[in-house]
Amino acid sequence: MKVVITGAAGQISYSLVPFLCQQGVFKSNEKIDLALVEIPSAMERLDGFVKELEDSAYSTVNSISTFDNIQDAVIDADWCLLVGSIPRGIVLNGKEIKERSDLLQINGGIFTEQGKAIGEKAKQSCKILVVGNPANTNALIGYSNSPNKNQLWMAMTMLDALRAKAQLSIKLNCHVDDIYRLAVFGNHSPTMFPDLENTNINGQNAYDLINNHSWVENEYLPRIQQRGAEIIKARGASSASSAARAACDTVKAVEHPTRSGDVFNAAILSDGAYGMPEGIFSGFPLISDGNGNVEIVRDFSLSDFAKSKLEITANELLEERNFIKELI
Ligand code: NAX
Repeated sequence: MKVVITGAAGQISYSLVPFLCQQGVFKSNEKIDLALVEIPSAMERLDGFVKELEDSAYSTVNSISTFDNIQDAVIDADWCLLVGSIPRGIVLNGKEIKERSDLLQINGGIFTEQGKAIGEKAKQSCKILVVGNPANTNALIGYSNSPNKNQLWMAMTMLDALRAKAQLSIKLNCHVDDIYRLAVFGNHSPTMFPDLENTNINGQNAYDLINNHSWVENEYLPRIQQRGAEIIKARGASSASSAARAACDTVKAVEHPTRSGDVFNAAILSDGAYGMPEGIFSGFPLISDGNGNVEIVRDFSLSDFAKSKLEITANELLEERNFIKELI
């Protein structure tokens, strides 16, 4: 089982790779061939990490290889976790990259190349999870540039969903595992919308249990939407351990059947479900059959409040798509 990880010397990968090497993440018992990808200037840092992975002597791992180019790394890949991207605030050619539009253009170049390579060289059944931001639109660029439309492309919204579950469990004093059908719609950005109106806790509706719309709208939503920024402010760096856990959870969610009555969260190509425009990558409630088939769950009922929030995040995704229209 070949698992490719880009941005492998970065902070998310430092937690993600050990998580992926735990027993039971992948359905197959086949041992893992790790293919770790970095830009040439980070290869030395990556070699240091590889030494640590070797020293961890994982019984799940068959081999560890490193690559400074995507084309060789993705040959026969089963999974590609695309974590590497250029963060906002980096200085390139003397110019600080602050604008989302600039970031989209720069990362666009990375994801056109990665999409083409994965489509040409990875397995037909390859699954791709884009973590690097702006994740939804990077996934759209990768998918659009891939000659293979059968592979499953996703962008990560699992971290938003885990944040939404954690805050709900605190509010209602329940365990996160008792929470079912919590979906995050839209973009992985502050416009995303975690819906509580279809969420159940031990068979009871979460929104009814809270019974306080003002709290949902004015406290809960902003808390989830701004959680990433809050962590950057406190830590001086973006979420890494929780992002790694969410990426690993997404892999697990696809590899194994979804528990009965529940959903998992990722952004996939919209077919118009829930009024999200076709041709963008949007967060949806999903189920997996554990055999590589992932589907949108379509029986959520959306109130006018929820619909108005979906429209905001859809418009942002359309705007992002417009910035990179010549790349897709
Ligand atoms: P780091 O800057 O620590 O690591 C990124 C790594 O990617 C660097 O080592 C860099 O050399 C490498 N890289 C850059 N371009 C590459 C390329 N073309 N091929 C291979 N490697 C490349 O960032 P980290 O904290 O690990 O975050 C990685 C990405 O995840 C960022 O874009 C970040 O914004 C994004 N996030 C996404 C989240 C989500 O929920 N979707 C949440 C966490 C995180 O903010």
